[in-house]
Amino acid sequence: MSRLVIVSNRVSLPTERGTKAGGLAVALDEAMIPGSLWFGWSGRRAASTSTRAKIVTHGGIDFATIDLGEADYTRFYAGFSNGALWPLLHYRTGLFEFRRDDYNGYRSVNVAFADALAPLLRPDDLIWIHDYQLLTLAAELRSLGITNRIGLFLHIPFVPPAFLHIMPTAAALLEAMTSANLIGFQTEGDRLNFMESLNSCINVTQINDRCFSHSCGQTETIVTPVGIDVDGFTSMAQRAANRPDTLRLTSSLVGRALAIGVDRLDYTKGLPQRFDAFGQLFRRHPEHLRRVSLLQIAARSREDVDRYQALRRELDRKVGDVNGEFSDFDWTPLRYMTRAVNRSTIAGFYRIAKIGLVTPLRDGMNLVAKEFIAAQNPEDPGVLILSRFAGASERLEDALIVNPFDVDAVADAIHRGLIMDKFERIARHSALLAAIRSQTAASFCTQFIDALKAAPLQAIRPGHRNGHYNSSKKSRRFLVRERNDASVPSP
Ligand code: ADQ
Repeated sequence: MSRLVIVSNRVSLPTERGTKAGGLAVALDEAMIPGSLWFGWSGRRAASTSTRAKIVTHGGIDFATIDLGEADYTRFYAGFSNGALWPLLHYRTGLFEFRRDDYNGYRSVNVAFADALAPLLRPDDLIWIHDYQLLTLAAELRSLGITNRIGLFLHIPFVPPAFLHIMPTAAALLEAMTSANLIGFQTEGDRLNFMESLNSCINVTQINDRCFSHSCGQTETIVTPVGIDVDGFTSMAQRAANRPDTLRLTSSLVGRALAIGVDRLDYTKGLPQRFDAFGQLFRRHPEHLRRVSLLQIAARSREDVDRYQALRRELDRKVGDVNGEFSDFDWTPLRYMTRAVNRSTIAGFYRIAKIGLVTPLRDGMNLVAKEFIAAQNPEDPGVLILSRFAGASERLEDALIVNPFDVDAVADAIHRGLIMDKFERIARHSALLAAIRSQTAASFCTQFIDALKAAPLQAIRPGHRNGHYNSSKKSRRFLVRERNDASVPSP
């Protein structure tokens, strides 16, 4: 049986899992069976980027990590990944910042990943690369002569060509992505955007609506939405409901309803608009004054990126505004914490909440929506309010679907959820539960891996040795530089 090799920017060690906020580690839990290898960044910054991985084994799984040099980290992670790709692929062109130096840093970290990973690979390994930080890794592995099947899954949205063309190196990025045998997306809309962008930017031939050919063979595309372990999460929520933290939260509410939001503190998650909508609820429907509190748990994320610091300041102000206007001496409408909370504690909080607010301005999928549904008591469930711009909304149409930019409409949806009768809540919840059961974490992994096993192999890229790790970095770095120069127009 082939070994599965997962590659992601950050490796999540079992010892760090409990309180880590982030969908990727949750999504990949099911794929990590004994005998697998997970490769990526250790989370540590060093004087320079290491090209030899440190390996630790937990529960039969090998975790191989490298450290990133301070300068590489800044250009690769804070710069190109989170200053350019993240906003652009979330349709936030106003926040897009392109610096060629950052792009080169991104390419060289992808090279370093390939250099450190290649010696660990076996001939029949299945390599599964994750997300926007590693779009060029498949090409770097190919240039080392790695012929294994390589899959790439994008956890975040993909934009239409008109957006992608803003990226000066779009063609080079797309070209590099075609070194993967299989590219996966969260939704059909993202997959179609990718196909259109590809056709408009580089020279490929579409074989059918899912597959295209290029000079080295074929690349297939697939939609495999990320899900959760529904039964596991339900049991966790049932257990957590009787634990001290949940009981303390319940008693602090003194009979009032709880609305809950759980997100990484990120500008894609629509938190300022959510806070505005919650304030607007009391203006439009004053009968809810003193009757409901919103608990927003917003784990700090990417704190060294300027835009994230600005968002934090903006949210601090907004919380003050809403609470200043509506609080009473014995009631605070908005409870706000900026740290990660243990997953099982969150599961208990979801279970006692009457409203789950999941209102991103754009999101690849959004696992919080699925966790909220799984955590509910089916005999007296809460109501999910879900942004139409979350990938999750494609299959969760029985939630109250909102446009998160329309603050009044979100306020009205909260009102509707708070007064919804039990019969309607149960009907909606049972349809939502069936929907999340049809797309679990396990089915995400199985569908992608099965499709990767069946994907046609690609031809060896010219100039590289068949199936052997070619340690001649000098010539490869030259190739990389050449490719950059060809794709980045002169200023
Ligand atoms: P994320 O943007 O990280 O992931 P999401 O899908 O919402 O987003 O997952 C977040 C996970 O972290 C959830 O499991 C949630 O419970 C947890 N979490 C969030 N805030 C937390 C907090 N304060 N404390 C503790 N845990 C917290 C990316 C994409 C998403 C996509 C996932 C998976 O942006 O669109 O759904 O990958 O593919």
